[in-house]
Amino acid sequence: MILKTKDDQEIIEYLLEAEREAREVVKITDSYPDLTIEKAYELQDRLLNRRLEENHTKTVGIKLGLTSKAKQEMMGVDEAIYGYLHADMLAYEWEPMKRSELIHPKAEPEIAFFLDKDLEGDNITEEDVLSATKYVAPALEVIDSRYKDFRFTLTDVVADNCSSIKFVVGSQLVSPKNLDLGNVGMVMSKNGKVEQTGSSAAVLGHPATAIAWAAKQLSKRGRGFKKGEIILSGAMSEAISFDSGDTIVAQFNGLGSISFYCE
Ligand code: OOG
Repeated sequence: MILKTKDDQEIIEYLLEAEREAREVVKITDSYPDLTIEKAYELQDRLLNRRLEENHTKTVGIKLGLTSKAKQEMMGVDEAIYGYLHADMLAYEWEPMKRSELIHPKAEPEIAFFLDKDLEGDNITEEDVLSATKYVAPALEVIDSRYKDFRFTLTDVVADNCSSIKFVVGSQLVSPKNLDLGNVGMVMSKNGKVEQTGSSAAVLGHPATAIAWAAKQLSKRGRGFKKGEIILSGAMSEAISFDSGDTIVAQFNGLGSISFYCE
């Protein structure tokens, strides 16, 4: 499907329908090449408001994306991005993920941060992030770009809420004081075969650096992270594709493991 308009509302419906029907669409910059990053975040906001209404859900957190140099280079950008997590995106280890609801899903290993203080302002540091974090936990994010072949520009992916669709968080909660969050080793496998290895150092050097960066970006728009929110700090390795019948497991040093099965 091709977008034939620059009308905000029509763009939003185009993306929401793609998600609802689990069907890929042509990226919006093909017909809207001058879409700016500011405008893309505005579209993201409007899309999220519509999605909250339509799915009777609520916002539970924020996810960061393109925080690893490898992923930024792959896309030819030097900027990370952020999007929002809704309650209906939360998936569980014990509940099979339905392949029929997804377009071309990929799994990414991430560290989830749970905040017990607000984190707001344009001078947030890594130390502020760590002191506002009550726990961290292992997580797997499932991304499912609405765009054909998972190909997009920076502005396309921002408008599409950074490809968000599902996330699974482990139940082992660890205080950030009890591990070196800057170098958590990770192994991700599919059906028992190792597919990716990585370290939290891939996330802008340290996941707290990525979150401090996002706090500054949010503050430009008069926003911040709120107490009680979950933050997914960005992929620690390349994403891997999965299909029905696949089991994905990510094991993190000091944090335990997290998995899901796709039916
Ligand atoms: C964009 C979102 C990537 C991450 O952690 O890097 C992302 C994409 O690759 O579809 O969530």
